[in-house]
Amino acid sequence: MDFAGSDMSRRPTAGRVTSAKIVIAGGFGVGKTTLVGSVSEITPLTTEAIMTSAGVGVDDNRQVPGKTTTTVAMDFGRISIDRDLILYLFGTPGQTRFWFMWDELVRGAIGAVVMVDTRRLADCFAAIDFFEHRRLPYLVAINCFDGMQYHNAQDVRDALAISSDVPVVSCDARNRESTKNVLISLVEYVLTMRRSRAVAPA
Ligand SMILES: Nc1nc2c(ncn2[C@@H]2O[C@H](COP(=O)(O)OP(=O)(O)OP(=O)(O)O)[C@@H](O)[C@H]2O)c(=O)[nH]1
Ligand SMILES: [Mg+2]
Repeated sequence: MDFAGSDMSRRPTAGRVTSAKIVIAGGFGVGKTTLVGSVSEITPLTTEAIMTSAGVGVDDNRQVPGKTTTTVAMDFGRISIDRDLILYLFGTPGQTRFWFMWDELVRGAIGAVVMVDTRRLADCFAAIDFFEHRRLPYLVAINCFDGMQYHNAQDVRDALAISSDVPVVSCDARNRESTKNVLISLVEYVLTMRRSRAVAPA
């Protein structure tokens, strides 16, 4: 694995362990904190705040009725993909009023996961615009709430009008194997992008 050039990549010569930073982004309540929690091998650092009546009319949790808290700064977790690759995960806050932190959170990241709930697809537009604008590789992860995938990957790709090379995968944010596969897909995609950029004529 070669993530040279990334601020977060560390490659000690002795153990040849590479570490890289990944951002988990998306709209409000799509399962970002859940993903970091399910896949992290350390107890994740979370910054959840209870949603109070003050948020009525601001926090729209109709599609996630059991949700009582929201991320106000970030989630942090870590996963070893194999013996020589450690990923550090930074989950973003989903609510737009906390988005001023995104620029800090993405600094040095090699790529991002944009989580989507297909019942609220438009909620992820801003995240996609953000990564497109910064030319940071990302993939789209459909979180299959209640095991249901309401739209297939091609329909989601068409609705989001994203490039054909951006991977669209589905997952269950609560399931470790599922979320680990999302991260592996992202790493593979980042490597493919880097290789193709390396051989592209100037
Ligand atoms: N049924 C089901 N519930 C889920 C799934 N993923 C998340 N949830 C629930 O959906 C709610 C929202 O999950 P969070 O992980 O807090 O979402 P988030 O994207 O971090 O939310 P914000 O940080 O507030 O934007 C929680 O109540 C989760 O338990 C899923 O795959 N299936
Ligand atoms: Mg969260």
